[in-house]
Amino acid sequence: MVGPMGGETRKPRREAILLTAAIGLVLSAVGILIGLWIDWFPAQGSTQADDIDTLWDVLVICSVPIFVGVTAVVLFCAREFRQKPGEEHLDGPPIHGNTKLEVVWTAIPALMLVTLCGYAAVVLSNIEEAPASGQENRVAVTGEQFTWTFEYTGADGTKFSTNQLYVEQGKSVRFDVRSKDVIHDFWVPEWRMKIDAVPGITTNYRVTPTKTGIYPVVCAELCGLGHAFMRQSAHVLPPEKYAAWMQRMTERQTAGAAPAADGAGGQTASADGKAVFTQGVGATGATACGACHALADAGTSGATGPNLDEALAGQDAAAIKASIVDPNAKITDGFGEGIMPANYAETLTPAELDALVRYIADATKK
Ligand code: HEC
Ligand SMILES: [Cu+2]
Repeated sequence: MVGPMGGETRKPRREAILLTAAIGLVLSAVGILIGLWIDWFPAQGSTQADDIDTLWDVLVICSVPIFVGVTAVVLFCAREFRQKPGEEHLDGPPIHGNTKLEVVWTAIPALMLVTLCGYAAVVLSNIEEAPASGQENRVAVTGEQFTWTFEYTGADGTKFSTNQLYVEQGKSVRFDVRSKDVIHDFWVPEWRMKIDAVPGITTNYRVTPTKTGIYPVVCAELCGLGHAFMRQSAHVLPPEKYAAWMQRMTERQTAGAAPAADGAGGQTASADGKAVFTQGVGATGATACGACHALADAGTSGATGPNLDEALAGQDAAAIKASIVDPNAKITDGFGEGIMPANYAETLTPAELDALVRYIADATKK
């Protein structure tokens, strides 16, 4: 057939269309199966997680055929309409709009978008709903380069803060999230929920943790050099342990800083310097030193900070203590400022700090 400009309008072969459609269908089915089969997320740890995972699966089911369909049309056209020898000087046929086609290809995606957005909005409003009883815990979360701080209010109104998160299993907890400097993002993958910490405003979400245990708290927004180390732990305690922990923390606050046991691990009151170094337990759950520092005696191999066997050889306890409570006063050559948490003087009890310093001084004495 010869078009008005002399170019040939080629009709695609019917079998080629059918073949492409068949391959597209098979690949869509395979893609969906693979998408559903992959274990994208860690085990569910909150009542919110199931709805979110279902939403994810529905999105996978809808988007795989769209991706495969678009790719199939592109490949089909490249093959079916490619230039043949001798056609180099021919103009393609002039193209006029096709109203019917345009209405269809606008209406279908619009309908899909509205449906999926509507569904997502319903899921969001369901999982964000306040508990019917009106009873929930509250934790104020503050992000800063490069650490999270969690503030709680005890039954008597006493406030205290920790740098590991403690929450109660089976009870809704509402997080009010702030940032002191740049944008961070408060995320516990097992709970699925995640929200930006934005300077100047307070954002919030709630979860009901279902499983006890220790889960990572992750910053999910690139926030500077130490972003990758902005990781702490969320401890989900059974109700009676949570209540005991709350009480201990409040008493400790009102009674002055007497060394207190850690609510999660049932640590004894006598501080163990090596445990603080390797596990970072501490009364309020300070970050483990071993996560960033290698120390042969403790068997740790962190490489974010200096190797302490080398860096501290020949330093006395007082110098070591000064480096811990005020890490930015003197920066070790080759390492960045502001990466080591500067609040160990607050997050460790005096007894823990002393035990830690004694332990490190002993361990690095040659
Ligand atoms: C997030 C990573 C991180 C954590 C956690 C951390 N540090 Fe550091 N530390 C660093 C970095 C980086 C430096 C080097 C920069 C500086 O001097 O501030 C450093 C420096 C030091 C120094 C000074 C070394 C020297 O050359 O004199 C000591 C001592 C030290 N840390 C001990 C500790 C102890 C003890 C803990 C746990 C209570 C700890 N650090 C936790 C990252 C960390
Ligand atoms: Cu961050």
